[in-house]
Amino acid sequence: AWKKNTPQEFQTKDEFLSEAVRHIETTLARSLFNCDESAAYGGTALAFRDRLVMEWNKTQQNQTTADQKRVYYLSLEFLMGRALDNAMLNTNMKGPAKDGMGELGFRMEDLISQERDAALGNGGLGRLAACFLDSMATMNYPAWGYALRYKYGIFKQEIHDGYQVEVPDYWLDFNPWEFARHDVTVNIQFYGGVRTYQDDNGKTHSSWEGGEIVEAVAFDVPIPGYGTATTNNMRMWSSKAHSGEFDFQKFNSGDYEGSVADTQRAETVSAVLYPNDNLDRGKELRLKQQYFWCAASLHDIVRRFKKTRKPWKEFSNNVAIQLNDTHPTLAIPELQRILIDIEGLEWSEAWEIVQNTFGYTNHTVMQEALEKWSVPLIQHLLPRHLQIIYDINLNFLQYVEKKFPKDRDMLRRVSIIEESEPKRVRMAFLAVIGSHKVNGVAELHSDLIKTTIFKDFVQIYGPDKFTNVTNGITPRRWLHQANPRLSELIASKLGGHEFLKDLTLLNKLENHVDDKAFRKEFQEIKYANKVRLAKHIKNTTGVSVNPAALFDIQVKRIHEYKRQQLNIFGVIHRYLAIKAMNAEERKKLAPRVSIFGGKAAPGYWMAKTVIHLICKVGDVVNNDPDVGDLLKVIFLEDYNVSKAEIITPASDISEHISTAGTEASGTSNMKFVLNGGLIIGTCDGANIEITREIGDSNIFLFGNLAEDVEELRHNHLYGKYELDDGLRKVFDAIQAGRFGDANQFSALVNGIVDHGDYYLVSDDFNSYCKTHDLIDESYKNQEEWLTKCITSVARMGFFSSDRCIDEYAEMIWNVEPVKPKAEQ
Ligand code: 26V
Repeated sequence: AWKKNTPQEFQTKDEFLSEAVRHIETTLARSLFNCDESAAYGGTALAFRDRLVMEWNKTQQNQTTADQKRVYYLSLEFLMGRALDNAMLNTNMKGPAKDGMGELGFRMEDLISQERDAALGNGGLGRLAACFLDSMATMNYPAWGYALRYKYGIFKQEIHDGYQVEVPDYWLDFNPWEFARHDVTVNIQFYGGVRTYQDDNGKTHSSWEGGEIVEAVAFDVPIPGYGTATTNNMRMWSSKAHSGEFDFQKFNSGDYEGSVADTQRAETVSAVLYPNDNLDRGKELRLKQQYFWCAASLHDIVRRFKKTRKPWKEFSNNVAIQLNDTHPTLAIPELQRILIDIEGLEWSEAWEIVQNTFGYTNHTVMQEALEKWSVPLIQHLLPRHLQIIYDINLNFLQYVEKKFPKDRDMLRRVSIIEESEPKRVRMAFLAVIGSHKVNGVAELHSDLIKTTIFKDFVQIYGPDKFTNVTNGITPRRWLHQANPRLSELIASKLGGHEFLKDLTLLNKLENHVDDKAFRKEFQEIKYANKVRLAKHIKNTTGVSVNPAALFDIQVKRIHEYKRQQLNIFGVIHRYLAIKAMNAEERKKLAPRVSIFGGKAAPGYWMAKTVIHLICKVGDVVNNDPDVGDLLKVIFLEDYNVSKAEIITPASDISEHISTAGTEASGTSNMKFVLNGGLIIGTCDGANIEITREIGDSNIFLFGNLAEDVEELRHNHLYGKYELDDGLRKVFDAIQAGRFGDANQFSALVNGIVDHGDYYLVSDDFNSYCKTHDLIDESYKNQEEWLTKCITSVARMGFFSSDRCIDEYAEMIWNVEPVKPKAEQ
């Protein structure tokens, strides 16, 4: 895979060391005599940063002269994790760095772990954006990510006494990977009003005037591709006070504090990532963030386009913009505003450009996650945009009215404006109307959006506007970096690391499934990864777990629809069963470690209750000498990207057990299987396609299907159902206080018993427990189990994010790669 050999590489450890030491002594002003791990990390990172910067500049120049269409990925979240190991591996220079730092007495793993995660995201949606950046760079696509530079990323989670506590994540005190571009700024306007006037020809114009200005400052982060010189850019916008006359007036009139307060208010725009995923609360500051970042990015894109001196009709041949969920939807009216108010284009000419430019990815069908901004709020903050949104809506509804003159209710249903009190703007509808393609993120999900939230739009625009791009993951981070031994083992069998660039090559592994030595090594690697996780568990929780036990892992954001409650109820069920077993029966049971991890949104009480129950069950089970190694229950604090790199390679089974039809795709399911673990899951999201690829004998599926959910929910509400017997016993144990104060958990239990069991825990409980029994049986036959694991890995080629990006590039963006200079 390595075509790259430029003078920018460190050929030897001495070359690396001289650079790193120079940085330690000069950039960091540290003496080598008191060089600690943090300084050694800093020196290493800065030495690599220099190498990236050289390639980065060349890439940008090369892409500009190539003058091809560029893609801009707009995402309010990029869950990047750490950058150093990725930079070392993607540039293939880890060897010299490791040797060099070894000479100074440091272990590279220790240095790598000095780095803080760049945690500018909540979960799957943000991590997907990060995987996409890696793939776009690796495949030489001319692509930029546009982000918001939050001062505080997702909070750090601490567990105190079994309760989640949120701690702010101030991550920027030492960030060697970003470059402040104090010369690249954009003034962003808020509030004010609209002035209309007529020009000399009698034509009416609108102009947004007054209000206040916040300045956007660009910070750039290099994104190195794997095995290529291409190094793309992620541009993050940071807010700061605009040093205009307004402040000076206040200052001069003696209102010093007032001007400082203005400064702080401006800085709050990019201060904090909203930690909800899947819950829209409609906060003004969030809307400000969205507009600030959309407007700055569009200004930047338009500025770059104007340098080409091409006519406006060429815009969408030069620029593709992908909207990662509805968060950047304001980019649609903003581009329309730029084109008609500032550049003087006619409405229809402008609107065609807008539609051809944007693509929109939907990531959820959950009602509570669909963004709807109140009309009065938009009117206040963005008065001109509200007018434009109304005009877009008017044109659209006229079109619909012509097409479906008989269907009056249609207009109400598809209107961008929801006729509620107050009225609200349905951002997903605006995104659909303003884009040329809309995609879901797995087959089932893409089908569902066509029959539910966007049903009418399929009638209006025809089915071709809607498509599917099944999610993927980057094999560089999620195999090569997280599981280096497995990556090397695969490389040894496939004759090199080519598979990291073309993951479908993994299918050749099937030829080795009977190879004794290979099987043994594969199994040893899994064991070693479990030992590593067991150490982490011991260090962070104090609990000793047996690495020979079956590791059963569910790590993801805590959410009712993801059903961690089903899992912990299943664990309690198992605990009660063990307590009732005789010695003979216990001997037959495979020891288990049930591992949970994930953050709850700070205001999501039900999710916090689930965490609390997991911790309490852990306290009881882990300290029950009668149970011993047969069952351990662990809650891992502060699940994030860097912890995922330790956790993912260590599973025997991972849980992807959402109520069918609720998890749009899931991506950790792919990571776990790629690392040689099996899955217990529902027929939901990408589980379905994983099953199709790896074969249904290699996955443990259970539970009701998406098509039956509506009916089951109806039955719960109207009485035609009985609580599952096993689940009843679990609830009895909870209510008897066996896991502490039962009152703490009453909302959780009542939600199922009395309030309709919206997520169908009771309906799936029996099937879930039986499937776990099947897993126990299956795990006893280690040879068969191993065959399943190896076969699954071999069949995971489809789930590379490289494949996704190629699909987006071809079906949605119409962009081609730009080969780096050295390879041309
Ligand atoms: C929505 C909202 C609503 C407003 C407040 C803040 C906020 C933050 C994030 C979101 C996005 C929710 C959608 C989401 O995260 N979807 C996840 O996307 C993954 C990548 O496609 C997919 O694998 C998961 O199944 C899906 O839940």
